[in-house]
Amino acid sequence: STSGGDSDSVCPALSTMSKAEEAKKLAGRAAVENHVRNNQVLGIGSGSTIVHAVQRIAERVKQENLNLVCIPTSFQARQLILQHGLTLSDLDRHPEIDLAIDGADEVDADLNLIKGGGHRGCLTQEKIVAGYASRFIVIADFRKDSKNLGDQWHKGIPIEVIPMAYVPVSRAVSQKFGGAVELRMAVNKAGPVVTDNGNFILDWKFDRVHKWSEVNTAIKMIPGVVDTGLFINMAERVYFGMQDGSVNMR
Ligand code: ABF
Repeated sequence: STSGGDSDSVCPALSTMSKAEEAKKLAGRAAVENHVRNNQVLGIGSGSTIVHAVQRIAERVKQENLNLVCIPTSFQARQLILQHGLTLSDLDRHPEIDLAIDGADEVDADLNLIKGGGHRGCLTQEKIVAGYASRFIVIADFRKDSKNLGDQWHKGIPIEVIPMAYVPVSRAVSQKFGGAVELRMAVNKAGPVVTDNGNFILDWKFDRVHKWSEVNTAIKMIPGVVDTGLFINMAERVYFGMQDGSVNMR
C-alpha cells in the first residue's frame, strides 16, 4: 500500500534521524535518572546526545533542589551548563569528579570508544574529565553500538595534533600502522577544523583491526600528538537508546 503515510515509508532517512534523536534522548535521560545524585561534581560531555542529559539534569535540579557542580569538556558544554542555569566549575576547584557523562561515535563489545568525530573534534578535554572521574558513563543511540571498532563508524580515529606537526604526525601514523590519514577540514573547506585547544584534528582511517590499547599508547608517543579519540577501558557503562523506545545497558 502507498497510502500508509507513516514516516518510514515516506522518507526512510528522515525516520532514522528522528528515531536516532529520540534514542539519544532516552539514553541521556536514563543515565541521569540512574546515576545523578545530590552533591555530585559532574563532568559534562560534548555533542548532541549530552544535550538531552543536561536538560534532564536541569529539570532535576529544579524539581529536587539538587546541589550539583558541572565541569565542561568543551566550549559547547560550558555554554550548555550556563544556558541551563547549572553551576559551572573547573578542575582547579574540583579536581575530583564524581560522575562524567558523555556521548561517543562508536562503542565496541568491551566498551572501548571512538570519540572526537563531532564538528569540533572534542576529545582531549573529554578524556581529561573522564580520566579524573570516579565513574564514566556513556550515552548513545543504537547506531553507535558495535562489536568491533570500525564496524559502524567509518570516519576513522580522530587524533588531536599540534598544528605545526600535522604533516610528520600523519606520515608517522600511516607508516607505523597503515591506513590513511587526513587533516580534518571545516565544513566550508575554508581551512582545517580548529579544536577548543587551538589544535588540528587528523582522521586515521585504519585498514585492519588493531590491539587498540597498544596502538593508542604508541600514537600518543608520537611527538606532536596531543591525544587520540580512542577511549580504552574508561567507560564503566553505556546506555543505548533503541529504535523501539527501550534502553539497553552494557
Ligand atoms: C563528542 O561528540 C565527541 O567526542 C563524540 O565524538 C561526539 C558524540 O556526539 P553525538 O552525541 O552528537 O553523537 O562528545
